[in-house]
Amino acid sequence: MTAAVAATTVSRVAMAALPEPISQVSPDTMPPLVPSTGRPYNPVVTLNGWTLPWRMNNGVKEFHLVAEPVVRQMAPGFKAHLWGYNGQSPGPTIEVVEGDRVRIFVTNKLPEHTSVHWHGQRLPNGMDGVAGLNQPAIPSGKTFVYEFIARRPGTFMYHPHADEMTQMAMGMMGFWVTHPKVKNPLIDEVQRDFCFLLNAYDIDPGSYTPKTMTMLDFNLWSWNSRIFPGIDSLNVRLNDKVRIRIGNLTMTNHPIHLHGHEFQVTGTDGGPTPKSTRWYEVTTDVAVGQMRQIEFIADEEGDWAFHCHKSHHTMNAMGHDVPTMIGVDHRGVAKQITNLLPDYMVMGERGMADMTEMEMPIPENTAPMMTGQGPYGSVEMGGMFSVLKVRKDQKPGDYKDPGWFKHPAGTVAYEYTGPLAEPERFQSEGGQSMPRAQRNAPPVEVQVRKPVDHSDH
Ligand SMILES: [Cu+2]
Repeated sequence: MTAAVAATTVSRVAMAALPEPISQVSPDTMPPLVPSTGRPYNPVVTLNGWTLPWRMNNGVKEFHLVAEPVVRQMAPGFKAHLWGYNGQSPGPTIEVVEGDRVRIFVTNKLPEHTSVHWHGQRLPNGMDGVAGLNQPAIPSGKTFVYEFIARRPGTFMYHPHADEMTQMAMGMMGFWVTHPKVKNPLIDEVQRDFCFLLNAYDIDPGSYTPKTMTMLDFNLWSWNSRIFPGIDSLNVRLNDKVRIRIGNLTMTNHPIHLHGHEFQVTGTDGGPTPKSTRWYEVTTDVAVGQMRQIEFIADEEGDWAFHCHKSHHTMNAMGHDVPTMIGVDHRGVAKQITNLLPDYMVMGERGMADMTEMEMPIPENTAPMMTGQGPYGSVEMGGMFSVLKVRKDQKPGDYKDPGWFKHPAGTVAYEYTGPLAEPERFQSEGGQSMPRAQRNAPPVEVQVRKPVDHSDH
């Protein structure tokens, strides 16, 4: 009891002297924040983000979060007006060590009340951040103090628990990592430790502010409020052990897929997973409100795609009302229509790949639907897509982009230029378990045009 009273006293004193709020305007991936005070640990790297510095006050780690409107560059040429913390959405990553006493000052500069829930933490009930249930909401212009001991090592996040649908649709969220205090048999040492949040927005092409009433039909699928090609690559040294921590604060699941390597899920927001539950896979589904940490040895050199496996999540905003035009020949017709409608453009008769090369007029402040120049042409991606770059000569601790992989001679897929025989085709109409009654019925060819569909998220 004495300890609890003492802590309360410290808290009141500290409130008189708020730590200076630290803000970040750049959307770049900041180098790891090596701790200068407190217990040492191996810091994480937040993709297109940063870690919030703290100050030590009588052995307590003090952080100052400022909830406020921010302008986030989601990709070069595309800015969004979001809400976040300390100048960015998501807010800064908070890194502490198991057993640390943590005090977080939260100043509300939003036009409405807010609160902060510390997702996954063991803490006193009154610090859990559910407005109305555990605390009064933090009114505009006020500062509240949260204080607890980071009891479990692991991968966590924070977000409001007040007008959640609006505030999360506007980008209010952040990552939290609690490093182990001593060697933990379930937590391996790694050379690279990355983290990011999955988030989603509904921003009409040409506008800046998310539509906050959208429930499922989001049009921008982002990692840390960045969309490809705005998401930085994950740059590692050959044979590094790599950990990637991912949290999902969107309203749908994301099967996250890594090329060229197998990984294990070594932890969730519930903590490190028991070794007996780990198996190798190349895709892990991260459901809504879940966190996953994956680990692997980066032992294959190259530029490996790393992305959500839902193909519409690796595209940026587009009109949905586009019928499938594959196989429809527009030649001739298009010219006549253009005479009437000069802006008319034929879309997708050979698939959608053409769109990446079209000089298509798009409104100002719109991300192209699929883009990203690679060494061999357009990558034809958007949204939740990045690249794991594994290099022999990447220095330990160096996170700089090494550029494109230089493939050794004879190791790239190439065009066959020999004679082309007409391929033999199997001519069967398909088998059937029951004989057809009418032997002479004319064959039927079914043609399907995909209907417009808004419901598949
Ligand atoms: Cu996805």
